[in-house]
Amino acid sequence: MDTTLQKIFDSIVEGDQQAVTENVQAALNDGTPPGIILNQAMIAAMREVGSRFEQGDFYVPEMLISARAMQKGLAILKPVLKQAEIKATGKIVIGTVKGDLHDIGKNLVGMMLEGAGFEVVDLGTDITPDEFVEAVQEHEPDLVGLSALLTTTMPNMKTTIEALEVAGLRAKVKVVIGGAPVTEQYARQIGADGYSADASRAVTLANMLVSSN
Ligand code: B1M
Repeated sequence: MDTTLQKIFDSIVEGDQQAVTENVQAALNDGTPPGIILNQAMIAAMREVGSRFEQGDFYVPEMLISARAMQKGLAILKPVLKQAEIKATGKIVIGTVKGDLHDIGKNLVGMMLEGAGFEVVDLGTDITPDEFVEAVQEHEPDLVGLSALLTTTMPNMKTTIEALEVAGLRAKVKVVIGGAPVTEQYARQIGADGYSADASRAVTLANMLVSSN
């Protein structure tokens, strides 16, 4: 890996916010494409944090410190992650489902959608099915985006879809889901309209679903 990318990787794993900020900026100044910085250094670092946690080398506080460093880096990348060439008009209500506090992936998806011209209403984390229903009633979006990072919170995607059905809103919105444990098969199983493995594919999917309306 290129030295600056390696420094970004290391500083996220170590949770050094200042070093992340400086090195992400340095990589951009050197002309490194934002997608490379994001995928090869930043997301790779979070994967490393996850595997250290699994092995018992990291605990929740270390994961949190790394997550904060990651957020610092993302704030710098945000303006350049725009995909100005993709023109889209659509509105999405997005959130992490009930019981789940992970928001880095969801924020990234929101950021990329915004860059692609979507109006993004971000509800945050730990969003109950009723809160999604209320937000759909209030904002009348084209899409609802559900994110889940835990196998224990994935079922709340299903209950959210059911709540939209009960409220008579299901036919009015397309539901897209994603997050590390989520699969295409799970999306089909719970009646979602689409699944995406990452943020850039979420943009393609959202565009496709909006244009098929
Ligand atoms: Co937690 N955590 N965590 N964690 N955490 C994971 C998810 C875990 C896999 C770690 C591990 O064991 N290897 C594991 C889950 C195991 C499982 O369920 N199978 C885990 C656990 C167990 C926990 C706790 C239960 C730990 C504990 O307390 N004992 C706890 C749960 C808290 C809760 O939510 N109730 C917990 C807490 C935390 C922190 C708060 C410390 C912190 C989150 C901070 C934050 O988000 N603000 C944290 C972190 C940082 C992680 C890891 C290390 C990194 C997650 C991340 O940000 N990845 C994670 C390990 C891992 O994922 N490898 C882990 C980077 C991000 C860019 O990727 O979120 O996957 P991701 O998003 C991607 C795609 O998934 C997709 O696009 C994104 C961009 O490409 N995507 C979508 C996501 N949402 C989408 C929505 C879409 C479309 C695509 O459409 C709407």
